[in-house]
Amino acid sequence: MKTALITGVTGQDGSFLAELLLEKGYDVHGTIRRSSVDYRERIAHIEGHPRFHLHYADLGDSMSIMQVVSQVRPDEIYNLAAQSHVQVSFDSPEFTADIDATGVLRVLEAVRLCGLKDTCRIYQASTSELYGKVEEVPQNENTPFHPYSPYAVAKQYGFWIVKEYREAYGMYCCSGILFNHESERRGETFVTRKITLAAARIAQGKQDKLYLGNLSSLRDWGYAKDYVECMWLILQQPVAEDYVIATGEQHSVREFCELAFRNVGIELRWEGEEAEEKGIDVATGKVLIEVSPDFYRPTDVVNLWGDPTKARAKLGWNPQKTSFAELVKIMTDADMAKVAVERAGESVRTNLAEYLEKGIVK
Ligand code: NAP
Ligand code: F7E
Repeated sequence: MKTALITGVTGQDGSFLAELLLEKGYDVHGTIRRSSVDYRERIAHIEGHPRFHLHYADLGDSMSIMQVVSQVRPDEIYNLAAQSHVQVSFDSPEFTADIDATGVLRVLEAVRLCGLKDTCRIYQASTSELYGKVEEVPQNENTPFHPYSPYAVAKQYGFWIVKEYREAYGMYCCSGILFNHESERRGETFVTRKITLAAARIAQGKQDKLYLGNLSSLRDWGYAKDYVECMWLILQQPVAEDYVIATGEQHSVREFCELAFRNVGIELRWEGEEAEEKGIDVATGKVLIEVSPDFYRPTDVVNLWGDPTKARAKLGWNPQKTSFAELVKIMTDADMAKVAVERAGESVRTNLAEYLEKGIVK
């Protein structure tokens, strides 16, 4: 039985990866942080599994990382923990650098200092944000980086320090350069989830309007459940290498809105431009989407489009397993079900016990 350690197990990707590794028969250890709210929404359904173990550790605290690595002595580490919100990185740039840059170094050093450098394989959660102000479209493993936010700059350090440890110490450590991947478990402040939740609430008369930032921004959006399979595949190869993971398809925030609202029975038309643009319900003429400059970023990455040729060829991975239309449907269906049991004035989270009971949230 192999032993895996997942940092950031409470996140979107961490929770899907933990499920996948448990299915594969792994002993799975995850790191958590102390929080004033005890309930861990995304992993509640696997807590108590005999091969699932949790440990307190923080990527900002070397001693806690050393302690968990020396106790668990993992065969594989998936370093998913991060301050992962690009806009927040402009407000908390130092914290972002500490966790997303130096945090990666802390994990690598813990493995080396615990004498595991020849036995423990490490996956680093890298990102398409490294391409930032893009220098080539679509982007592949050879496209130059041009990070364009404090988040991306921190993640770029993470990418290079992983490469350095691979070359300097012969460690099996690699980065997956993952393009945006979403799901029904996506954090509610990322644009896709913000849209599907709002579409569900508007359709059920529980919200009037949705405010968004740059509607023209382009992303290559995939399904998180498909992407965690790649993380595992990357660590099963004979040689450690970095991979771009993407669908190879690009859509705008505007298109995402159209599809999400169509799924809940609302057809949208657009009027106006830039900050004056509005999404209007064709049936009623009501303005449902407006632009708010609050959601503009000091520098925004607007043209991400990945080329997954290497992952398809070398990992045998299918980038088109879940289509864009299927992804939007998975998310809107899940949010329609959640919002349906949301009582007036209560957040979705408050009703979690009820959703679990009814089998709405798995
Ligand atoms: P997420 O949902 O935001 O999860 C982040 C995880 O990191 C959470 O478990 C969080 O714990 C943990 N964390 C944050 N700060 C920490 C700290 N100081 N010490 C220990 N743990 C900490 O992110 P995700 O979407 O699953 O993404 C996983 C990883 O992939 C991240 O590194 C992200 O930057 C990267 N990535 C994501 C995407 C994407 O589209 N999803 C694309 C490329 C790369 P709490 O629950 O306690 O907050
Ligand atoms: O923004 C635009 C926004 O916050 C996508 C993280 O997982 O993927 C994610 O980062 C685009 C941007 O994701 C709103 O300006 C418009 O251009 O959903 P997002 P992100 O910044 O791409 C990468 C690969 C990661 O590595 C990150 O960890 O949508 N946008 N209006 C908006 N974005 C948000 N959040 N909210 C809006 O209202």
